[in-house]
Parts: sequence; C-alpha cells; structure tokens
Amino acid sequence: MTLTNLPPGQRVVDGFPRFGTHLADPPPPVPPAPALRISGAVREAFDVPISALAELPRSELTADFHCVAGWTATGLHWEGVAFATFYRTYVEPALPADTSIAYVLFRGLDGYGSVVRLEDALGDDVLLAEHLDHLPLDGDHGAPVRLVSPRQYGYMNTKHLGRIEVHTSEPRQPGPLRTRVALRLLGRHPRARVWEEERNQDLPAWLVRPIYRAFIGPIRRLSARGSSPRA
Ligand SMILES: Nc1nc2c(c(=O)[nH]1)N[C@H]1C(S)=C(S)[C@@H](COP(=O)(O)O)O[C@H]1N2
Ligand SMILES: [Mo]
Repeated sequence: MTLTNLPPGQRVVDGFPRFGTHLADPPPPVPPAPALRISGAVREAFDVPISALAELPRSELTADFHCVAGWTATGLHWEGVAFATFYRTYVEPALPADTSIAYVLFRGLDGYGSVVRLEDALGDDVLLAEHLDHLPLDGDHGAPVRLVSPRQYGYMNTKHLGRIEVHTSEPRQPGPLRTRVALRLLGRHPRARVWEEERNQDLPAWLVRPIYRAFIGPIRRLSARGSSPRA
C-alpha cells in the first residue's frame, strides 16, 4: 500500500491520463527542428533550439501531478532543465536594462497557454522537461517539451511548448476561445498553488470541487480519443 500525502481535495488516479482543452484533437506535430521562440519584453525575439537544452545543467525530479479537476498522478519522474537555469542563461541576457519581468507566458504548439508569475516560474522544482519516466515525452504528455510545475495545478503545466513570452505586467490569457473559456470555468487562478487549493480565482474551493470532478470522466474520454497511437 502506498500512502501519499495529497493536497486538499485531490484523489489518486491510476496511471497518467492525457487531459486537456485539446479534448479529442490529436497532439500537434513536432516540427523537424523544434525550438522555443523567446519574445515579449526582450530586446529582440529569438529562438532557442530544443536540442540546446541538452547542453545546460540537467535537473531531475520525482513528483505528483495534480489536475484542478481533482485527479492526481503519483510518482512521475521528469528530466529536463530547471526553468530558472533556462531563464538566467537565455532570457536575462536578452532583456533591456531596467526591465523588471513579472509574468511568463508559456505557449503550446496547440495554441494552449498559461500565464505564470515569474516568482512561481523560478521555483527550484519548475522544469522544462523533455523526458518522462526515462523516455522522451510522447504526444500525450507534451512532446517535444513541456512545463512541469508540480506545486501548481496541471493547467499551468503547458505541454508542447513553442513559445515563451516575458512580460512586465500581466498579459491577457492567450489561446483559442475554447481554451480561454475552459481555463475560466476550469479554475484559472493567477497562482494555482495546489497546497493552498487555489483552484479558481473567484469561487471557493469547496464549491468548485464537485463541479470540476464531474468533468473528469468526459474530458478523459475525449482526450483519450485524440491520443497518439502506442508504439
Ligand atoms: N498544450 C497544452 N497543455 C496543457 C493542456 C492542453 O490542453 N494543451 N491541458 C492542461 C491541463 S488542464 C492539464 S491537467 C495537464 C494534463 O497533462 P497530461 O495530458 O500530460 O496529463 O496539461 C495541461 N497542459
Ligand atoms: Mo487540468
């Protein structure tokens, strides 16, 4: 028997389901030479090839993954680069003098996005991960690279990263209407810290818990439909 210390209102799920506002859409194709486009308050936008992550100091982490709808996948092993390392290596040197970044917008190749406060993004357990459980990320879980921020709800953990924007003030939530509506209904909170149960910025956690939970089954089934075929 495994006894896991879970954040309030979470229940362990079997395995690690594909889940998201992509619903039944298949994962976006990985470009032949994938890169992260860095834009926003930098002097000039630029690309960092994903292959460059292999040259940075590597980070590994075993953590649980908590979706705001109420499921928790336990004991996932991630490997990649700490976002703080990436930020100090590539972003900071590209900022104009006296620019104080407060928000980071992580954007997926499927149009999904999350807005994370810089102080949260710089946490020592926040990774740009290209490996899950010792294998390269597959389409279900965010190939070619995803954000992993285990102390924040899943909706902050943008998959299929293609762009990172840095901002001095809070940017508008990006993405197609479906994503914006879903993040509104499914509990976007500016910090989304799981241990504080910051599920939704307007409504109390006790109220939204049963509502979100009712969506787990349908969203899981739809997301599985768009799942990439197993090798
Ligand atoms: N690009 C992208 N990232 C995304 C999503 C999405 O729809 N598209 N869904 C988010 C939500 S709500 C959750 S719970 C997690 C689910 O991650 P998983 O599919 O690897 O389980 O991804 C997050 N990141
Ligand atoms: Mo989620």
